[in-house]
Amino acid sequence: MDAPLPPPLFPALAAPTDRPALRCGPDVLSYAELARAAGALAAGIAGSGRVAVWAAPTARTAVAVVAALLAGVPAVPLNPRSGERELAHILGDSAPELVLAGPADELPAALAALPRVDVELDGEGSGAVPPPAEADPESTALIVYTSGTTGPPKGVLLSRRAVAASLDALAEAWAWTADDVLVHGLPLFHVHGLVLGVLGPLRRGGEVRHLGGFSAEGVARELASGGTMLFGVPTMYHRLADALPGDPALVKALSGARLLVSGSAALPVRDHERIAAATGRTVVERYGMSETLMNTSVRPGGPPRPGTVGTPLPGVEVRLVEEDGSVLDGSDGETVGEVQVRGPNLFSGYLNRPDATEAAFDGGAAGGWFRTGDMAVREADGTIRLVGRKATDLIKSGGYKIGAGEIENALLDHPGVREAAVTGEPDPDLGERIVAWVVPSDPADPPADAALADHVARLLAPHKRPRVVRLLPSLPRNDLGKVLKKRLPRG
Ligand code: MCA
Ligand code: AMP
Repeated sequence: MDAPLPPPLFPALAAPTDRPALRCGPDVLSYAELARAAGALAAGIAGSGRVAVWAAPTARTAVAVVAALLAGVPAVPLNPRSGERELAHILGDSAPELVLAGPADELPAALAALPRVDVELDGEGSGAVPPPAEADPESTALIVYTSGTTGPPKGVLLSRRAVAASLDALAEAWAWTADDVLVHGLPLFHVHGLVLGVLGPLRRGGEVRHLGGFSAEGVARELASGGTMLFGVPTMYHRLADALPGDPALVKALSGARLLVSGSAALPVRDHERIAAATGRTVVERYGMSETLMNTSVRPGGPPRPGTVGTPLPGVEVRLVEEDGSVLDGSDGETVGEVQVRGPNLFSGYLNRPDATEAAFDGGAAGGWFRTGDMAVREADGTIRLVGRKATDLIKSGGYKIGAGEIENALLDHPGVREAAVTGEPDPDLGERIVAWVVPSDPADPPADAALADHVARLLAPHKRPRVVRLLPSLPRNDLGKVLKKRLPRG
């Protein structure tokens, strides 16, 4: 007898109706329309190797990724603002066979050699195309790039099983259903915006409204006209908190939402408090990672726990491990350990990096615990409070994870830079801002701050550009020549 087919990743696309699925600017698609558009594209790309998706913040990106998933073809979302070096690395590492893009998108030269397939929203003439059979749950759904402390970003292999498990655990924790209408303006090339923000509502059979880009006006408009949930990074909630006192429409819209969720970095308690005071609503924090998808969440309806990330999601095991390898079993709210995670939500490895994959697990990649690098304590009620990060060379700015080493390498390629060190500094809006400490090649004629920012934005990505440049005659180093970042003067 044949093995039973795996259940569909998107049940609502298997028997589509006229319920709304997706809205972004002028583009509005029902499930029937999405099934047609994505089904037609899926039929066209089925059987190909990996496909790159030019992940502009548009409905076409959602259609392209859904099509790849329907076809069982791994999708590699590309930041449309990726600089030339970052893009060359991702393309070289992931070796896509095709690129999916909107017909009007202008693609950079690095993509010129790849066959291009235009993403259409109408699925014209494709009514009869049967969707390809559901792919193996262990096969790769997405390859998402994430920064490490040194070297170029690594491709995180996310299986269909991990995506389904994490979205279903969130649905259970948040009572997330087909009746929810999710509003957000997150970028579509990372887990937060793409997996949670697009695939999440579509797996539930609910609706996603993408703002094209974040704005307080867009949030107010969409929440006031049927939106029930909002996802954002802390920078977005900080900006909403700033806007609330002068914006009664925003107050009303946030007050009426069923669920406000923040993640990707810590939401400062002060912003929690400002939003709660103005709207009567508490923001729910959840904690995740590209490699693990979602691990923990504060539960809506339970006691508000600002400053914590709640308790493990259904099916996820979380433990805290001390420096000496011993597992913390207490909940004293004081003893710090590294967060380690196990569960069906975990990634399958880093693309082309078996060494890095093995090193990421305590007990080996097969069945071991994933080392998140995040440091935390467990409170008496079992909630996890993140207190820091093992690697000081990882910076979280605007919710983006950025490796200091990657920026240092880029800076060193500028002719005006002799030595460079990069650190993160607290920033009320971005959480952390990137600071470049630079020893100029010619102290009499140092490079302008803007020139260095543009250089990094052009090579890597605009969100990786230094926001502050500090010139020094030399960098503090130890006897072995290693830069002592703790000895850099305070700004
Ligand atoms: C300014 N710009 C420049 C330059 N200077 N461009 C090129 N070169 C320059 N020198 C442009 C920017 O590209 C941008 O353009 C505009 O000026 C403003 O940019 P900026 O100040 O950098 O940022 P912002 O627009 O104020 O962005 C704040 C933000 C953003 C909207 C909060 O940081 C953001 O979207 N963050 C989300 C990160 C995220 O999704 N992380 C999830 C990963 P333009 O406006 O035209 O773009 S973490 C994850 O997935 C895990 C699983 C988790 O737990 O969630
Ligand atoms: P990324 O690798 O970009 O997926 O970022 C994952 C990292 O974001 C985690 O390892 C945490 O350091 C951080 N993070 C995610 N959610 C939260 C949260 N709610 N509070 C604090 N940090 C978070």
